[in-house]
Amino acid sequence: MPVHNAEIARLFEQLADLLEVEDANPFRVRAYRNAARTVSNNSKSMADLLAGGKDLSKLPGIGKDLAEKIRTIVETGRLPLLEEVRARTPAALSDLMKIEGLGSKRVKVLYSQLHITCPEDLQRAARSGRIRELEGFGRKTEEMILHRLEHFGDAQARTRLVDAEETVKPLLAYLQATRGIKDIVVAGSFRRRSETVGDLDILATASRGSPVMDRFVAYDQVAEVISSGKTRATVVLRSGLHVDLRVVPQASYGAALCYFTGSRAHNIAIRKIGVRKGYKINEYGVFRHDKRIAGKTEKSVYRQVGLPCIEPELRENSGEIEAAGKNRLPRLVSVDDIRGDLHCHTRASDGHDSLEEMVTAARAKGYEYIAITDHSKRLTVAHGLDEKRLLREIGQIDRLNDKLDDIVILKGIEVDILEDGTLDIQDKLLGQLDLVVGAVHYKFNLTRRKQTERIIRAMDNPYFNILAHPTARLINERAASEMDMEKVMTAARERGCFLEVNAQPVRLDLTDSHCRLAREAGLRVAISTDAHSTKGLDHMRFGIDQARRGWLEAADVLNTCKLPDLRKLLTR
Ligand code: DGT
Ligand code: CA
Ligand code: CA
Repeated sequence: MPVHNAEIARLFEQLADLLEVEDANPFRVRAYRNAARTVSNNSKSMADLLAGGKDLSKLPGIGKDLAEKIRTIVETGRLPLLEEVRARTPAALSDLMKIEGLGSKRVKVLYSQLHITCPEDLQRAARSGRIRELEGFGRKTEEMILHRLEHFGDAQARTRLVDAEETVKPLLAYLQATRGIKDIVVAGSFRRRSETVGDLDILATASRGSPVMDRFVAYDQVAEVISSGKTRATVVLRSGLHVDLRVVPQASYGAALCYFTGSRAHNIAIRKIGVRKGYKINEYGVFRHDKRIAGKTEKSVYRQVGLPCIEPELRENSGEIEAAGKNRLPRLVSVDDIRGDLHCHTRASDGHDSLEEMVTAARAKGYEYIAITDHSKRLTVAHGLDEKRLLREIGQIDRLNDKLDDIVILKGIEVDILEDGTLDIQDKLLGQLDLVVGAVHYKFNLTRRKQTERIIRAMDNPYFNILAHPTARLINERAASEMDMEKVMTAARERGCFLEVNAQPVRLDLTDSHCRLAREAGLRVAISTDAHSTKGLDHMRFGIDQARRGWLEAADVLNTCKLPDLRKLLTR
């Protein structure tokens, strides 16, 4: 099996983390982090590049040594240096670093002063009040650590959708090659496009189950086989992800797909309707007096209970069955409805690609417009623009726009919302832009009241258009900032501002229920990729998934508008 770019990047990140705890040369640490980014941002797989005879040391930030390491990983699946460093440091140190607020610097202190090597040690030490005595920690940090630890276990148990996708793609291709296999599909929360999945549920149809099962448990990424029979098996992959596989006859495909897509609550509600009509519904079909009367397709199952087919993203038993009964299901927004991206970065701040490259990629998607929104000056780590550099970028965009007739580049900025709610760029300059995206990048922990006021104050600025990644949460890494979301949404609508669904797979911020709230409040949202490379523009579909789970239609989404309509909506 080829090694994926994500896997290579993960090894380099782990190496960088551990070296940092060991107090290694910061340049060396940064080199591994950059390599991780270069690899994961590359649209071609390293394995393919090597197979094609490419010289990897030509990639940005990859020297001879790193190129050699990548080759070793591709060929052996291992990074010997990481194993060496791991051998001399406790394994759970990397778990500690995943806890928000504990960078490698703090982990180093915990390790060297208190010999803390895992979350359990940390919890014990925090409870007994030993953390607050460490230099640079204090009572508040100790409380924060205890608070984070409470949620840490649950969060880690679920896998982000994007990571689950990366893992399952090669497995599907592998299973597809089994003799006698017909359909194969990932059901469960993955098919409902939940932002994280607990495990993967693969459903296959085949004339006989056992060849599929044999091949499944022999997959080389399988770390452990928990159970295996003729038609079902459960394994744990090396990544830690559990995978269930079920094989059913083709006549049951639709019924099984319904059953394993879930959600459980949705299934139970559908089965209840069936019972009232005198049917039994299970994964093999819809039955009346033990005779199968439906089940080959999902549609046939829903039809039998008198409903139109319900999109998987809606199957949470949260009103979709009632809506289906009244023929009032939303016509969910899709990627094809999107006419442009309203949040992305170039090399002028912390993007990887140039303005021209980003625009070319947007044209290739058939977009009518793309907004360039580099960071503002407060965000020094992202090389944020001051007024002078922003003016220069505006000039570059004007010149490029003159040359293009099939796409319009909108001049924008992702301006920092300062702690008092003012913006990081002078109004005079904001007024020269087509759109202003505002974002919180620090002070995430203000009280609910203060954070809400801060954001509404920012929207008071007459040039403010879109609130980016509103809660600043990072899935499995950072909790959402406290704020009164309904108040923020009402304030946005009153001022003619919009909220963003950030499509980065680690953000997906707004959440699905926020999307639903926005729709009910009559507030349009922008679905934006926040791309930091041309490849990042492809994340649009994750934002769409989230919006669909939130019942949004094309009309609920700002960037489904044609350019003239968009311009009107961006003029307050
Ligand atoms: P997850 O894995 O926690 O992200 O969520 P799901 O929805 O994928 O849940 P999972 O993997 O436990 O089961 C997959 C689907 O199989 C679930 O959505 C509904 C169906 N299912 C599993 N067990 C039962 C059950 O006991 N009764 C019913 N009605 N459905 C079940
Ligand atoms: Ca599942
Ligand atoms: Ca499962």
